[in-house]
Amino acid sequence: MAVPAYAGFVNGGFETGDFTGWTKNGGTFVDYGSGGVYTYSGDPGKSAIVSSGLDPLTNNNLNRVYSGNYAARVNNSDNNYHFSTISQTGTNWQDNNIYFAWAAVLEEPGNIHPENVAPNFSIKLHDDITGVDIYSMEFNVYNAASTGITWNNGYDDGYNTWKYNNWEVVALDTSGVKGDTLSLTLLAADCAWGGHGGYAYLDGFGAAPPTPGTVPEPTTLALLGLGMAGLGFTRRRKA
Ligand SMILES: [Ca+2]
Ligand SMILES: [Ca+2]
Repeated sequence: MAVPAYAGFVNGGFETGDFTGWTKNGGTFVDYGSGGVYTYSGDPGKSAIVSSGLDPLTNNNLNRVYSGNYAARVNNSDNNYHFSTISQTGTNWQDNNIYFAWAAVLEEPGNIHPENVAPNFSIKLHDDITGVDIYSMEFNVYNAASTGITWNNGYDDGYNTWKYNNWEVVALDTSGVKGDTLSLTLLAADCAWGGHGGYAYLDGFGAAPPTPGTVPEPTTLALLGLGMAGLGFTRRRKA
């Protein structure tokens, strides 16, 4: 009989340094012959809270954290049929906007896979009252670029290539869904043939826009830049 109290989202930026407020789940993503099938069996233990620093599988182009000191990494880079999710539900939403930031990092197999078994990603903000997805983005490593995000090449081992997008900051007008129960769910999956990995980062979830952090200057890249500048100068003098 009690009216549900306003319960906004908690720890949306993971600044507690743990998954307080979030639910982890997941299981296996396996191709039994007609495409990958997600079987929920509980969190496979591949997700983690990460601190600021550059992700080497993006060739040190992506900071693991968008805002503050911590973000969540969902799933990880290893293979073997894992998928992982995190989600959070808030009741009686009362704010005009929701913000969150995400970035996916998926391994493109050197041996081409069907899209329905490829490493993949999805993130949805669902209105549990109306049943409508307020925001939905899902793709696999092959069709990611068709969603409108910029899909970049990361680390290439000579056969498989890691791909990623830069932090995508989502800003949504939620003035029309006040009072509703809203759920955010992010999923990241390996390939369903067992050989390739995929993961994603999440940060800055809440009613206020997340403040981007300062990207640390990678020492090795700075030195490389200087070397290339010197090379260019030499070339110009010879020309
Ligand atoms: Ca954060
Ligand atoms: Ca895995």
